[in-house]
Amino acid sequence: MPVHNSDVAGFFNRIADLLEIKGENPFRIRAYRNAARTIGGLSKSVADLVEKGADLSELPGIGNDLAQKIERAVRTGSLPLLENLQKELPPELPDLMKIQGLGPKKVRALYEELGIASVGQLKKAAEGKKIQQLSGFGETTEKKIKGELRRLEKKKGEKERIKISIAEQIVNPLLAYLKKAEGIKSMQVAGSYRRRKETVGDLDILVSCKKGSPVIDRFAEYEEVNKVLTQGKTKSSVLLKSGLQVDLRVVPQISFGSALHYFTGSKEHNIAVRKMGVKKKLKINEYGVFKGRKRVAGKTEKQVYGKVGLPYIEPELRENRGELEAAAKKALPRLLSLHDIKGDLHVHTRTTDGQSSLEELAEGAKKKGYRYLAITDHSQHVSVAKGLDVGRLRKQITEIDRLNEKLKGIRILKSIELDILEDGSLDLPNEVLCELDLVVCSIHYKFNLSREKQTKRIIKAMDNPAFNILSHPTGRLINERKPYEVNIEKVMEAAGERGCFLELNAHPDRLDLHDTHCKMAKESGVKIAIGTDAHRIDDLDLMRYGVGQARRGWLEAEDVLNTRDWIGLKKLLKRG
Ligand code: DGT
Ligand code: CA
Ligand code: CA
Ligand code: ZN
Repeated sequence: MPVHNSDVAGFFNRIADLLEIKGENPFRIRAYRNAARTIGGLSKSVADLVEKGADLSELPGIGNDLAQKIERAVRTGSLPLLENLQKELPPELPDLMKIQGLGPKKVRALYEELGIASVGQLKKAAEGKKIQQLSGFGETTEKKIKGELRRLEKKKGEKERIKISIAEQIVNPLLAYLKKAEGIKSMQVAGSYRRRKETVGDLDILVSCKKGSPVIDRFAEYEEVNKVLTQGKTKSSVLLKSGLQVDLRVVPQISFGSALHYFTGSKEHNIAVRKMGVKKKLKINEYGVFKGRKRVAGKTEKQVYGKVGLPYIEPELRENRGELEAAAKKALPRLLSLHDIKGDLHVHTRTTDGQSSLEELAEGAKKKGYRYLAITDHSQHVSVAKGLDVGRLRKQITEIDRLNEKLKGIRILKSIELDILEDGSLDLPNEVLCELDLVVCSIHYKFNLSREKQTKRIIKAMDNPAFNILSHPTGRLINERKPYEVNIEKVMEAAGERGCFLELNAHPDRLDLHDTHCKMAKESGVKIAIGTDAHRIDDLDLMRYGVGQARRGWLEAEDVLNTRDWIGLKKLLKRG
């Protein structure tokens, strides 16, 4: 069975978890995490790269040692380092780190003091009130752990949804493979994937083809298929080795539009459209729009909407969140597109935890046609990422000034991703911050404050006139970390009053702000900055996920900071 990118990434993350529990060198741990991220985000299969004898050490953040480990993982399906670590420590220990509030130090204490090595044992200890007796834990922590365990138990029955970036890596080669089947006329991915939802439950592929096309058989023969769930004449469902289910439907060309509409969903949107049809005595289903027995539309989605008196509605809006009412009033937003974006406002370089140099990133941004690029390395509080102190920031400012003199057609903006400290003060003094073009601020620790305290902390930070953009405003990591408790409405209101902005972090692991919060920000007049949080050149491409999320949040170019040229942006950044 071939080793997937996600397997290799999983090995490295597991190694990093175990090293972290052991209290090993943070830089070494970070190297494994970065490698996991590199491999996890790769668009090509590492197994193929190894097969072809490619030099893996050319990948960003992968040195010779890691390259050898990847090769070994691909060839043998395991890693000696991981196996040794798992002999030293119980292999299930990293599972405990998935529980909110349990970091590596706490996991180690639980193991060393109480012998807890699994989630089951943790539950027993919490029920027996053993945990609150440990120093550094207490009754509240124990209660929180119990709550988390209940939440995880509830989630266990549900299948984990897959991030859109992973779904994309899986679906693109599958489409390329299917397109080689004879007689294909049209092919499109529908469902939540087409609506650009941050995660997908499964993939829905729609095909129209000539009679007798072998596409359904070819689908079942795909080498990544683990199990064929159903196979008929016009539809088939398979389970891929990655665990993802894919549904394939074959429809006649004259029905392609109505089928695409039906299978794009959302279900709620479809039901509402169908009701509108009923009022006009029309029957709408995946085969077409029917008046009595006569098909009156079906070839395109536009026709389907037209029959109920509506203009075309973009897939990202189809959630029955007011789009049908807006369409009826001819008041649909003119959604943001990738072409509107004039620069990236969140990028890390090698000077802290990034993997590309300032010059490389500038060149990458220029190639994308950007007018500007904000360099936002971490500040000193994030010591594991080699965060900048005043001296190193000043040095970077000088480097950027020098680079800007050489560069043509693009401007590098001097910025920082500045930590908001626990008391709401900022991690560096204003006398250096005032030398920057903009200041992006974020929370990277003390996620567990009460809702009231966390909200106050952020608003106090915004009181500082240096503050421009609140980065990843809820701190969540999709499928990994819940958002911290915060009153986001209040934060938005405070931002509006002070001339601050909120970021939509475009990284597919974050997509933070959520879509509904983007809409809320728009309605309250707070503009959004979209940044990729790039840690290397290729990450600049992640902007498309941010744009997808922004579109789901009804954002137009007008609502987004970085659709302006630098002069327009500069004006907006100026605080009163
Ligand atoms: P997912 O896969 O959970 O991320 O979400 P979707 O939206 O892709 O849902 P899925 O795969 O169950 O179904 C694809 C589309 O098919 C869905 O968006 C709308 C349509 N659909 C599925 N079941 C029904 C149904 O019972 N009624 C209607 N009207 N449409 C349905
Ligand atoms: Ca789906
Ligand atoms: Ca489906
Ligand atoms: Zn950050």
